[in-house]
Amino acid sequence: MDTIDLRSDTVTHPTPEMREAMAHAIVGDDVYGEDPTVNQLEAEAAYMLGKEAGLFVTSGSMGNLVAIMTHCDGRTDEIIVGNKAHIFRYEAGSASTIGGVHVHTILNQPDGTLRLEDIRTAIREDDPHFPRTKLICLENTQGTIGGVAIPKSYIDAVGAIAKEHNLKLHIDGARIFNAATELDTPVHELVASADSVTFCLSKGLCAPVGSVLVGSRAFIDEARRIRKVLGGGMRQAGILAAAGLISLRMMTKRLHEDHATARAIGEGIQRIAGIHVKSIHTNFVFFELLPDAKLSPQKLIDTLDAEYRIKLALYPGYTHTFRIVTHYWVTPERAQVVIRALRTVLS
Ligand code: TLP
Repeated sequence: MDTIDLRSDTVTHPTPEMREAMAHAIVGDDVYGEDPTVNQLEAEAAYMLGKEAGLFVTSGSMGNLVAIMTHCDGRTDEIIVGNKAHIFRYEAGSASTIGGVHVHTILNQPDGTLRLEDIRTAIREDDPHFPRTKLICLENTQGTIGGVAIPKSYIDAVGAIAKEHNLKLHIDGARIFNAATELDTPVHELVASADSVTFCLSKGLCAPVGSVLVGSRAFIDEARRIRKVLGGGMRQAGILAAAGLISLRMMTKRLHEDHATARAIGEGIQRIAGIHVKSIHTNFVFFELLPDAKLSPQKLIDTLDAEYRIKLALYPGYTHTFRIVTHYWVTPERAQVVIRALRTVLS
């Protein structure tokens, strides 16, 4: 990557090893279950997350929707989800428009969690006036709160509530390996209480496309049908899964480097005039461009792009809040370029 693209870790290009593996991938028709590379990816992903089976899906959004539709029966069912969750804010309302479920939001706390008491209160009684609560969804890392990693003890506490009420627990773990790295908790332990987890290969793990949904064998068998309903059967998808295997085997092991780079950038820019660093967690830095900053948000974006080939973006839905996301292609040297560039253009 020639530019320094800080807008997201979704922008990552595949590594040279991935391109090589993709070129030589053994493929088959995955809708027949005959793509050995996809089968390998699904099995390795399930094993790593401590679940029985996996399903390769096109995206994190599709993985979440497939999970919701598999856990719920559609009309009259309800999911409980945070008001800052990607499922609620950034998936175009698919849970309700396509999945037919009612979305019951409760407040995400500053640490990214949902109050256990709020979850308990949100669970409906059995009454024909109410939808039926079926599923609780957590997000880890919690993106909109700043990429914060949610610890195992909390997930286990939510899992216990789910069990007590005969509900399921799904984790949108788009960046679950970042969470596991930050918390220094093996990923299978981190998600042990969850019935299903989606994670993305195409973010900090650098694969060009794809996510994996994991859960019990019976759950994944049904999820496969729902994926078909959504048009997500991908045929010779082993070409993509080959990159995903490198994500699992190699890229999950280096995420601490991205977290260190994020910290270096966050700490390096926090005293620059016009910048207020709001948070630094995992591979995310959130900062506010203050009203007295030398440049407007748009001018800052344009100047960095034109003069330094640095791509920066406002966080979707915010007018002055920027999110910097570090990843494989933002090396420590490039991080220093970013700090110097911001200092130069804002002073
Ligand atoms: N998030 C994207 C944008 O949509 C905001 C990003 O740049 O961070 N869950 C979480 C927590 C996510 O952050 C994302 C992507 C998804 C799900 C959806 O993944 P994709 O983009 O593969 O559908």
